[in-house]
Amino acid sequence: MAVQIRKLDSSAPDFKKTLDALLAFEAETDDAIESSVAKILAEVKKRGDAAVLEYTNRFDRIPNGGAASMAAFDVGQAELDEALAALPEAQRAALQVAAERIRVFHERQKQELNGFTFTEADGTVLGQRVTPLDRVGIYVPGGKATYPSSVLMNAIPAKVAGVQEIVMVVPTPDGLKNQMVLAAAAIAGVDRVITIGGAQAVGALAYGTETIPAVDKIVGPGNAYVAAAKRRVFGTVGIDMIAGPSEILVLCDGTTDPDWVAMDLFSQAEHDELAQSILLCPDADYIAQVEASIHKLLPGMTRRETIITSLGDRGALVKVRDMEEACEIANTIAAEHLEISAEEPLKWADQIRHAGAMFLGRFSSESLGDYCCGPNHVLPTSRTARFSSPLGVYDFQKRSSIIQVSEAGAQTLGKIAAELAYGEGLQAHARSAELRIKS
Ligand code: HSO
Ligand code: ZN
Repeated sequence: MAVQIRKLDSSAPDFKKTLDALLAFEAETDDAIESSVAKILAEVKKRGDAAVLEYTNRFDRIPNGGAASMAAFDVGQAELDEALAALPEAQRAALQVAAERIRVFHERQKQELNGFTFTEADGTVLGQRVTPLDRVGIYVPGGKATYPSSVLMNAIPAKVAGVQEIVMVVPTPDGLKNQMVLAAAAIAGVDRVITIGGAQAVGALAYGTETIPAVDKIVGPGNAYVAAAKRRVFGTVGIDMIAGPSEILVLCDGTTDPDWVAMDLFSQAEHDELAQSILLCPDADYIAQVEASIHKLLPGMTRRETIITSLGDRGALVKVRDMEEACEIANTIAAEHLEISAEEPLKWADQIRHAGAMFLGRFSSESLGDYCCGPNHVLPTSRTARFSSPLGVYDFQKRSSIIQVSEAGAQTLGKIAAELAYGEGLQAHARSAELRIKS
């Protein structure tokens, strides 16, 4: 089976319309999913563990007639340590090096977020204090997209932020546990792992049950049920984002080995039929070479079916006027991952305003960033990089304002506040300020 990837030209009159249609992705809000998630959340809120136990036994097909109590879903520290010890040495070492690099990178974010105070002339002190969240829930998918790397990417920034307790939930369909996921949890220092998933796990983390503590924020990707549940519990708890399918945009000046670019496009296409891989390049001959590489390399790919659908439905090879135009289009696309595979990547990077993560130069394959460069791989998708940022330490911290008014400050600020309070018709506010003014 061959892949049909569309070829576009930015000079075509309908290019903008075609591009818009290609980028359009709305996380479907399915009525059936919504109502079933609403029911599950209500049951978990009302009946706690009993509801979580029933749903988990049923939806995850827990063997031997299901678990008798929630205790069966708790993975103890010993089991996490065993999973780590039992991994092949090379795999364990790779996880450990990746974890350390992720930690070092995120430590930098922490240093930037230490808060501040300053003192005004009359002695009034103002400032901002940064504190970690107390307890965080990490959702780890258990189905086709079970990624140990995502355990590291979600848990390590929380740890670096100083979160006291990290509770991870991961469904185990048919009772099967992914050992590398457990090992990653051990390395990242997750405090508790519970093998539950779906909307029932999100509900348990949000509301708390007899055995599961309510958390302050839930992060991590999940299927449509998990996404719907996260949307619904938002407000009771914080959430990170609702992540869409993976995306890669390669901006190439035509000087990179076309096999490398083809494989980079495959790397995100293999995640999901709905993933999006796009190449922008000013050189039509080079685009033809990449297309030839795609056809040559595809038969060797184990996930070729997914790649064929993804590239065919949502992929594109786009001939642009020049690299300047490629940068403009890249800003419109605001891709999750942007590779600038060019001789002078910095020159073009300066023109990019919107991208979740930028990979500069031909050696920076996106896959390195997915695992072990250090920056987070949880990134804004579906054009949300226009207004949001990668997951980071700041997602696990919050700010409190600090206000310490001196006696002298109370005199001047009191008059201003009272004036505004009377203007708003709020007498007690005004009097509260005035009482501190010396007559
Ligand atoms: N590229 C994915 C993350 C990932 N890749 C995990 C491999 N494993 C996020 O867009
Ligand atoms: Zn990936």
